[in-house]
Amino acid sequence: MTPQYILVNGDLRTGVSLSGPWHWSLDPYRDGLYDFHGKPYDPTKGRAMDISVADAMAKNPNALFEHDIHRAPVTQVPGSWIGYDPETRHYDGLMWYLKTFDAPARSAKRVFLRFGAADYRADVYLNGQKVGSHEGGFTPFSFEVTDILREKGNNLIVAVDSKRSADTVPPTITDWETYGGITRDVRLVITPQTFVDDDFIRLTKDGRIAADVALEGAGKAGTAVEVAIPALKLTLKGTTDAQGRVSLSAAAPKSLKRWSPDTPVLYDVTVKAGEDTVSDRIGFRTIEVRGADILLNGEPIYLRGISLHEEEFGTSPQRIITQSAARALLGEIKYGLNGNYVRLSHYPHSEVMTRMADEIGLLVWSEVPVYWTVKFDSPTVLKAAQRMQAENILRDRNRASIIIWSIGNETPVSDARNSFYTAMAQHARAIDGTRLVSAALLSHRQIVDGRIDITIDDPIVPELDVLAVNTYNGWYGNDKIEDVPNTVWHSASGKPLLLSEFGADAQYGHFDSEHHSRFSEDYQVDFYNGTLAMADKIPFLRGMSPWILKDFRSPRRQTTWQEGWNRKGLVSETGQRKRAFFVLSDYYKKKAAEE
Ligand code: GCB
Repeated sequence: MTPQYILVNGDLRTGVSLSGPWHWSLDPYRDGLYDFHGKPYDPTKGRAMDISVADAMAKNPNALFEHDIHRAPVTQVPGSWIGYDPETRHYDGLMWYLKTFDAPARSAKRVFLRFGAADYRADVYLNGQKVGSHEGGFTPFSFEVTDILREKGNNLIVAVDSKRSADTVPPTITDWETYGGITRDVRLVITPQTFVDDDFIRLTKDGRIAADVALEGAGKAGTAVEVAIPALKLTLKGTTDAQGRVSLSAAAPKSLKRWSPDTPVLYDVTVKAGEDTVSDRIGFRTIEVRGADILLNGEPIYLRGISLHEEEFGTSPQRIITQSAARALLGEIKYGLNGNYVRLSHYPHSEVMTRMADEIGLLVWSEVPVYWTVKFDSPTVLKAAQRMQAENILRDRNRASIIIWSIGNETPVSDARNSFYTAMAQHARAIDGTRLVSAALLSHRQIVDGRIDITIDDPIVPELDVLAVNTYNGWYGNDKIEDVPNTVWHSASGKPLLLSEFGADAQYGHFDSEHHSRFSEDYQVDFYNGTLAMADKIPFLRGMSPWILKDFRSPRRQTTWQEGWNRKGLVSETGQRKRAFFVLSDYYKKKAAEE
């Protein structure tokens, strides 16, 4: 299930950025892939290969072309096409992209083409050859192009198809905008013939710094590997086995400062193997569960968080997460809300975001888009979900901020779903046994003795380290928010619980002090006060990530107050704080003071 190449730190390795101006061309009938009777083109002759109409016409001035992507309009990659043009605002389908570029002079090095993400499916052609395909809108993928690349005038064509179906992850209906396109950076990554494909460097629970390193290439076996952390005066040395792997460890030096939200210390770490060197900035901390407690560096911690979609502030987000966009979003959580935690929902966010969480000091819940009604009885869908999970975990295993791998959100219980989730939980642990596994669950509500009574009885509970429940009593359903504080919660497992979601829509600036009606800021304040009062009475609660930091686009939301936006944000789409923001911020300030 793991990708062919991991190219750990591919975003930082030596290379050439291909971000910037690209041509784009709509293809609603998928005409570039299939002929007029629906027969797939031979990929070496089909329209995807219409690399240069000018070249073809130079050979045959009479050649017939009805499409010339070289003349198509130009946009900036990365960024979703929803912002290219009014015509593309609601487009959901196939889009062609073209980038022409010169490459570094050919050398003894290997070259990989790395995409940070393309949503949802991508077929990639370079200089007339198909180099590969990828499914999944939120994780990186790379193809080797060493022998296809030329020094001058490369033509890179990418067909990105945003269309989802019952067989995709996520499927068609989600409560967020699709954001089709090449949404993260594209780079040529240059490596020696044998290179460090993967490294996993961490602090173990028994106080050692451990490194697992995997090389790729003809010389991967029997190569000397050195992992150095100069600030700790620590160097781990070893030699790879026949598979190109080596595992090294040593007692952590006394001088090690452990990473935490209060002390987000990152160390420069380099991994050297043969001619290759990769560098990273890594924090060292431990995370575990003891009874109903979550322990960070051995100490109980309460997660003061909020959920976040990958959308920058602004009236027309295009999912362009730059360092400054990530800093603004995460900074609002850490400094505005007094938070120490963020749920990156409902899919892997950009590595820019997870690196920023390491840097500014926020704990992270990282999720794969197994959302609502995935086809749980399909082995192909499970394979696709596990591949996304592997790509996410392998990209981010060295981020100290990430403490929880979530295997999905609000999925309906069935035997097929339970087996699917069990396989996902086992797969996460097989790739990274050092973090906690969770899922955002639904719970069982009834009225007992006139009170709301909630039981966490999802059959998947035994597979999870931390329980998480989305709860909307007082917004969805018939419960009144006045009754929510007296809710009684039951969980037989003895495990820690997070409220992974709760929230109420409010239009920024809309007040109704008389009736506190829905969509008013007054009602959102009541909802937060009621739910936080409930939270205080749950003995096994160890944190929360209310829904959500900022208003986000959702085609499902088309009322007068929403106009295509889910308005459960504590800040508006442009970043104005609603009143409930201050309710949560004060609550977290008190919580932090209690620690
Ligand atoms: C949920 C979902 C989230 C929705 C939210 C809502 O339970 O997990 O994706 O956006 O509720 O606003 O209804």
